[in-house]
Formats: sequence, C-alpha cells, structure tokens
Amino acid sequence: MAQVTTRVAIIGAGPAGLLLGIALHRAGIDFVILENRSREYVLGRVRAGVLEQGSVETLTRLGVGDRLARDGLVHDGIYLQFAGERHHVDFTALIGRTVTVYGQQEVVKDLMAEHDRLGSDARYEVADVAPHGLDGSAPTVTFTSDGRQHELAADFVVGADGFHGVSRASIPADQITIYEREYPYAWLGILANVAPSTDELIYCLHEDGFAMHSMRSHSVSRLYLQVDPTESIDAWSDARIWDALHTRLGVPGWTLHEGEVTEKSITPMRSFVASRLDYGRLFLVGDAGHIVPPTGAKGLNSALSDVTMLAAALIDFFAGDERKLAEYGTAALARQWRTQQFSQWMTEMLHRRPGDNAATAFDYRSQLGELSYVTGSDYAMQMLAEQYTGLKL
Ligand code: RFL
Ligand code: PHB
Repeated sequence: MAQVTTRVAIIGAGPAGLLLGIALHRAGIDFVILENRSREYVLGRVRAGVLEQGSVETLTRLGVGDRLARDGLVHDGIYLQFAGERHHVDFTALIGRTVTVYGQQEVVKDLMAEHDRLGSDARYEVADVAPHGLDGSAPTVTFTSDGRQHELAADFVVGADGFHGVSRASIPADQITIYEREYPYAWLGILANVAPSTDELIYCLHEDGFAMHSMRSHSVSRLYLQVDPTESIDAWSDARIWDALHTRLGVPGWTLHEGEVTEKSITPMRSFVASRLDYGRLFLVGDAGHIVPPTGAKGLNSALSDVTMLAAALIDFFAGDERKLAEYGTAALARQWRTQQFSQWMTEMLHRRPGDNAATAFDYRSQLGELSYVTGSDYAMQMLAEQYTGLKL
C-alpha cells in the first residue's frame, strides 16, 4: 500500500475543498485533496451563480479574484415580482452592499488553475475513499487510485465531499442527528445563449408557480421554473419552457429574449442540517454538513464561509492556539441556522404550494400580502438586503 503523510486530508474538490487547500497553502500548511470524479466532470457541473460580498472578499484576499474582478457582474439589488408587477430592492441604497453574479463553474475553474500553478497534490478519479481513526489523534484516509491501494495519514480530515459524500456518513449514527425537510416542488433550470433580458435577477411568484431570471454573463442567461419534483425533464421541451417563462415572468412593456438552450436539469429542493460539523479529527464544510434550497442563493456562499472559519481555526491550531478549532462546529452551525431560516423564508414566500384547494388559495393570497409588505417597507427590504448580501462571519 502506498503511504503519504500530510497535515490536512481534504475529501472533495468542489468549491469548499479547493478553497480550503488554497487558504492552507497561503499559511504554509500541507494538504492533499482527494476527489472521486474527474476534473472535467467537476468543472462541468452547472450550479450556483451569486456571490455574497464576503465571498468576493475572501476569494480576492486569497489571490483568486482576478478574473472575478474582471468578469463578475456587480449587482446593486434584485427584483421581486408578484401580481404582475416588478419591484426593485436596491441593496446599495438600503445598506450599501452588493452581490456579484459569477458562476460556481468559474469559481471552480479559478481555484483549479491556482492549484495547478501551486503544484498542489490534488488527486482526481480516486475510488473507495474511506476515513479511519477519526476519534483518535492519528486519522487516515484510504483510497484506490490507478488500481493501487493508498493510505493518507493526516492530523485532520476535512469532509468537503458534498451531500452524498462519505465524511458525514463516517460519524457514528448515534453521535449525529439530521434535521431536514423537503419541499413539494423542484427547480427546472436552463442555461441559454442569449443576452439577459434584465439588468438584475428577477425572483417571481406567479399563479402558475415560481420563476426566476438570472444570468452568467452579458451573453448567457440562466432561468428557472418551479416544477413538480416528480416531473421528468423529457416532458419539458425548450418551447414549453420558454412558454412558461414568458407567462410567469411577463410584465407589460418588457420582452423576454429567447436563445439556444445549452443545458437543462431539474433539482429537488431540501433543507438539511447535521447536528454537528466536527467529530474527533473530522470537520465538515459546505454541503457535506448542510443544504439549503437555492432561493436565497446561499449554498455556495455558506460553503465558502465555513471554509473561511475552518481555515482560520486550523491556522491558529498549527500556531499553537486550539480555541477556534474547538469552537468551529458551534460557530459554523450558529451562522448556518440563520442562513437556513432566510433560505426557507425566501423559498416559502416565492413558491406556490401544490394543490388547488381553499388552503392553497389562501396561502397564495397571504404570500402576495407578504410580498406587498416586504416591497413596501424599507425596514423589511433592509432585512432582506442584509441577509441576501451576506451575514458577517
Ligand atoms: P460540492 O460542490 O458538492 O463538492 C463536493 C465534492 O466532493 C466530491 N465527492 C467525493 N470526493 C471523494 N470521495 C467521495 N466519496 C466523494 N463524494 C463526493 C464531489 O464529486 C464534489 O466534487 O460541495 P461544496 O464544495 O460543499 O460546495 C457546495 C455547493 O456546490 C452547493 O452548495 C451549491 O452548488 C448548491 N446548489 C446551488 N446553490 C445555489 O446557491 N444556487 C444554485 O442555483 C444551486 N444549484 C446546487 C445547485 C446544488 C446542486 N446539487 C448538489 C445537486 C444545483 C445542484 C444540482
Ligand atoms: C443562479 O444564477 O443559478 C442562481 C441565482 C440566484 C439564486 C439561485 C440560483 O437564488
């Protein structure tokens, strides 16, 4: 068995694992990244699109913000649309903060390029990744690569392996509780080769369900529709998707421009939080420890904020101060629960509950009342702006 020793074994090369590696490198701390997919697969995944101001600051501080500064689209606010009217929520005017539209794929591309430049030990397409000895002081991670068995010995193991990873699953079941809920709807998302028909993101509650207009660049649009979670993507031709987008997003005097659809998929929506993000020598970051529904644009940003906290704690630990590392799980979860509440609030305010009955008719009108209050109150809009642009760490 081939053996390697490092300080920090990072499982997963998504945005969380890749960023942690760079933060550790900057502090001179050794790490190895293990990823079970290929580089191309990881780079090809289309996911989140909005970076909080704090995420932009983190990427910039760690020296991976050049392309982001050049190509990221800084947005002063968002639109909330309901009852056929579009309302602007101006974050800059309300609280002096912004968000930046820059695809997760681009973040991952920048992080991978930096690892290439640094010559990092990041291994892709490894199999059978398994952590061991997490409750002792000398954990290891075994894996197979190029048909050979390997063992990586480390001081710490970081689970950055997403919702379906092995890290969370290696905490004994009687030591962890899962808090979760599913939503009775999913998002059908498309990428289209067409200039965005809006300057800022539109979040829309329509009688037929939620719709959203986002973007990736000046020439690529990203659009979403609320659909039934059991729906098959095959039932949605491009023409049907554009029809639904026109119906839901349409307002008088505005035109939605269509373009070639280059990607389409359906994503289920769930809220999920593990009761602990640390177990002995294991620490969880990002989707490995928690999932939000995408309506508040928090998934990627939470992953990056976990990494910021954990990197600072590990750097302190190796400098002889263990306090932050002991507090990481509690601090990250406290922040995460606030993020969970915001994501759940945005989601439930903006989606139609399925079913055609007196209760859902009531709920829809109550949601319109809530949106009318939010867009009519500077206090409510400030609350939204503060959470959307990102809570302080
Ligand atoms: P990731 O990005 O899932 O990366 C985890 C990495 O770990 C690898 N992995 C393993 N590696 C080794 N051994 C194993 N046993 C492994 N098991 C898994 C995986 O291949 C992967 O490379 O987690 P990370 O880094 O925590 O980043 C979190 C974000 O990716 C996530 O929060 C967001 O993308 C969530 N999300 C969205 N968030 C938004 O804010 N807006 C969106 O529009 C949005 N769309 C999405 C999403 C998440 C999706 N998933 C997870 C199904 C769309 C999708 C489809
Ligand atoms: C996206 O552009 O993919 C996106 C933007 C905002 C969200 C979710 C997804 O809330």
